[in-house]
Amino acid sequence: MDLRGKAPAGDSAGSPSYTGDIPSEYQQNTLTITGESADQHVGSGGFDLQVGPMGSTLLVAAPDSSAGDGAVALIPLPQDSESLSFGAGQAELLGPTGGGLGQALALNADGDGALLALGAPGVETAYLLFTDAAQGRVSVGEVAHSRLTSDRDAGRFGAALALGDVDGDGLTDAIVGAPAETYLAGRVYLFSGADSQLRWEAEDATATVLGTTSYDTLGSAISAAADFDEDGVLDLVLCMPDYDGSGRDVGGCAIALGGLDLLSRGWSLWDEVSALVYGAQSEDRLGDGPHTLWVGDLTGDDRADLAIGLPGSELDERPEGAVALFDGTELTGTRSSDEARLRVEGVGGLGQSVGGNGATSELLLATPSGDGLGGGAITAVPARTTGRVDLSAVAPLIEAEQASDQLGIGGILGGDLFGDGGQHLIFALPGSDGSAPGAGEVRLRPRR
Ligand SMILES: [Ca+2]
Ligand SMILES: [Ca+2]
Ligand SMILES: [Ca+2]
Repeated sequence: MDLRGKAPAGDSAGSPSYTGDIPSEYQQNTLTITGESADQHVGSGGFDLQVGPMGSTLLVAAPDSSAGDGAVALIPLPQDSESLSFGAGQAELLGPTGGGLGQALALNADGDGALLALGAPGVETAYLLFTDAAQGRVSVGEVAHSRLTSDRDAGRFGAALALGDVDGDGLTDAIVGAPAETYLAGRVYLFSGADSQLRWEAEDATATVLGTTSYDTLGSAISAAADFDEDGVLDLVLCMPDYDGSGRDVGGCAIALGGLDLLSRGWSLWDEVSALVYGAQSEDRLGDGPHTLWVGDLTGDDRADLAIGLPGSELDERPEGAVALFDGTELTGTRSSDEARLRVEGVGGLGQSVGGNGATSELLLATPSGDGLGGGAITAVPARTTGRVDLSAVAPLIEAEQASDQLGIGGILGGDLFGDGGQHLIFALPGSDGSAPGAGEVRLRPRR
């Protein structure tokens, strides 16, 4: 089996590509997916939505499941009930021992049979499978059609990943980060869809990119979902939170434009990037983690913009975190976070989890360690604003109900998610004590 015939679109976070007729019952969709055991932390690895004409599938990652083996649930939508336990859906994919399956998740959504990529960095592996192949409670290795592995110890291969046609040949490519590889320089592996086999090893990668020096941690966050230069080919964003620029660990994200020769280039990173954005202050840690990055148009000009978290950013010597929004038309050369169109700061835990809603031109920002009894909040910030926004002066959309909730960790999906004209939000409370301490929850709610 290969990836031919599958859609060339990028990973769908926040912007499902399906545009056909959608059943109207979604407009009332309200669902809570609950963890089943203590410290399962459902949703901490993220989630995504596959939308199709015959129904949709919510994917939920719980990398702490089964003492760190990890698990990913596929939940069909709509559901008759407003609550469902994690393992009660179409499938529960179980990770290998110590794998941490679901620490990263990417979906190439094109209706039924969408391609899913799942990282298990504890065993240096990423799995590719079609969502319709997964049924019941099953080991991920039994239903995956590709298993990408690295034989380099402790590289954390699979800690971040993306799916998208970055060389423009019409076949979906897989991009996998190993941020701890080679003295923490970090490496990103690109696997061409044209080469797809039943099993790839990391050395079969069509191209790789190594961090610029040790302790860059390149590959901590990856996107292949936006076409920044509007040439019709998706472009890559590769982040390295430990990059030293104007100060120690400012962090940086490199943008490499997609194209037919991308996967055959020699890949010295600095020869290939068209833009580099970096943190302005030491310890900003721009791009630290797979949920710090969101791409899509937020300014209303139909050109993709780039929102990135700086989770280590200090305000009055407290590490509160920040988020910077770069206008897509300004993404050339090197750009400091001080040059961003919009900078948001002021509430604890900001920058670990960043989302966006293009239809309403809003940034969706989690502050998992601030507000809501200390259990976190999600706040929408108008993205057409410029300059600095103090988040503590903006009323949250949603606040935690328990101090342990960690609301918003794992990413935020918001917008017309089902293509039905309604507005929905999907978010996690991985520390929630619903069914057991720390079992966690993921919630789907209409946006009021
Ligand atoms: Ca391709
Ligand atoms: Ca492009
Ligand atoms: Ca824009």
